Amino acid sequence: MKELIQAARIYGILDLGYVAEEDVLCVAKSLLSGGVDVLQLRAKGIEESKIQDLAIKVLPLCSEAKIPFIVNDFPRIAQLVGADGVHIGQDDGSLAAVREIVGDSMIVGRSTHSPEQAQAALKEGFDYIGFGPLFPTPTKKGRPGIGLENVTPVQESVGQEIPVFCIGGIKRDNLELVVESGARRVVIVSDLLLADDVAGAVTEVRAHLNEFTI
Ligand code: 3NM
Repeated sequence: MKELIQAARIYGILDLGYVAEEDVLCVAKSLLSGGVDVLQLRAKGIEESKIQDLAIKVLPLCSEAKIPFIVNDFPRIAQLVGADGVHIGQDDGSLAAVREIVGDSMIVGRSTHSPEQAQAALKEGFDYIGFGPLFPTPTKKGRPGIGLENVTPVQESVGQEIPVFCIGGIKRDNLELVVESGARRVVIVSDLLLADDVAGAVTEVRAHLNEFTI
């Protein structure tokens, strides 16, 4: 699965802030049929047992689509359900501590919010990073946008070695700007989940990213 994260361009997130629990599978299918390369389950403020149940249901869809399924925040749930990866934030401890729970083969990603944090995550040995938020976003309230000026430097340093997924406020209507700034891989949450045609929105993003090689 680690080679799949290397090749990935579009990272989709099933964010329970936007998707009702009963719609999770349906929306997951739409994201997958549109062609996301990675799918994460992000469920802030929801009971762990519920997250685990949802993860158990989403995992087979990702396996069938042959893409990595990543659990946000909970290494133990990722390990228990047999997910392909886990994603952690800056305050969620070290990679070594996560590896003690999930072992060596699982994909482990880290959120980073500055070039320094991106370098630190690379040195620590994470398999990929998120870099953002590029723009302020209601999906992650209270964080200023870090702008586009560091995208190319981070891409050129870190991105030679591990994939850098730009995130935060990216939408179909600013994607061109984001790509022009150097981004080659993106995470898009609300713009995909709130689209009238979720699969079509993913396809649109893919078509645009495919104009640029990694
Ligand atoms: N993490 P949207 S920004 C989940 O910067 C998340 O680490 C971020 O959602 C980070 O595409 C973010 O709706 C929210 O802006 C991304």
